[in-house]
Amino acid sequence: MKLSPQQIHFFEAFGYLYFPGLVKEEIGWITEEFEAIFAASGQVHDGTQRSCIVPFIDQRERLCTLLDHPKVDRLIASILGDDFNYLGGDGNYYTGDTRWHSDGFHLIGRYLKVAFYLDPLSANTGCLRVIPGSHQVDLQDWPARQARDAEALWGISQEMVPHVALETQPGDVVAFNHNLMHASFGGSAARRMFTINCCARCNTPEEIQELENFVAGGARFWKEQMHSEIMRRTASPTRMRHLQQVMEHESHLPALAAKARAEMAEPARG
Ligand SMILES: O=C(O)CCC(=O)C(=O)O
Repeated sequence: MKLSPQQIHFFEAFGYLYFPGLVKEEIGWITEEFEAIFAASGQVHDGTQRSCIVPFIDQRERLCTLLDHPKVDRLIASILGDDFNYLGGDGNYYTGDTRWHSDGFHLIGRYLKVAFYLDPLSANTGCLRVIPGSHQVDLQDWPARQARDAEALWGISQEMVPHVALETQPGDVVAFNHNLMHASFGGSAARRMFTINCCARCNTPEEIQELENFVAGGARFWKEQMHSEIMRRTASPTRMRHLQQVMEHESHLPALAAKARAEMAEPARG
């Protein structure tokens, strides 16, 4: 499924796209695999704070194949190009509200999150809310990007910040630019969602530097490499094309992960 030019233009303009039912047919086994990863990790989600496993689909051979899934591959390739880089991703039990934020802010390169939802979520029960257009780099000083401080800035609650609510059913997928402001309110203490993070292949020294900076961020999860051995060992040549450039630019990660282990009581939860 190649995206249409209109979908691409929508993504460029507003920073996100919504794909109802994209993996609906596979949601049974995907959910089983999700649960199996958490069970094997020994992490028991008690609802008091977010539980997070990184990288996530990498933990199970079958979930790794989501990267080869024609619908998922075409979605990502339509936005980032056929030779996109796979950057890992997280599997989560979210708890309660998530205030407005973006997943970093990239002035260089194109960074995409593909989010898979396993539970029905409405506007008031924790679905993703986005501020359309807030990903645009020439809007980096737009005050709406400060929505985390909505109470102080505008005298309104987090929930009242103008937004679009992307209500989801199990098997729905949302893709968004890492720069996009997003949040979630009113959700339960156990909302299941996992992500695939990607970026466009890097061609300039500046883009490579940005990639290496992103990779360095993996240290807070105490990871010494961005992908699991399972992901790499079971990769077809086509999948390997999405792993190779990241593998060539992660040699700084083990030292950073060792430092994080020495300084942090536990790996980051997001
Ligand atoms: O669902 C949530 O609570 C937050 C989601 C989020 O921050 C994300 O998808 O990056």
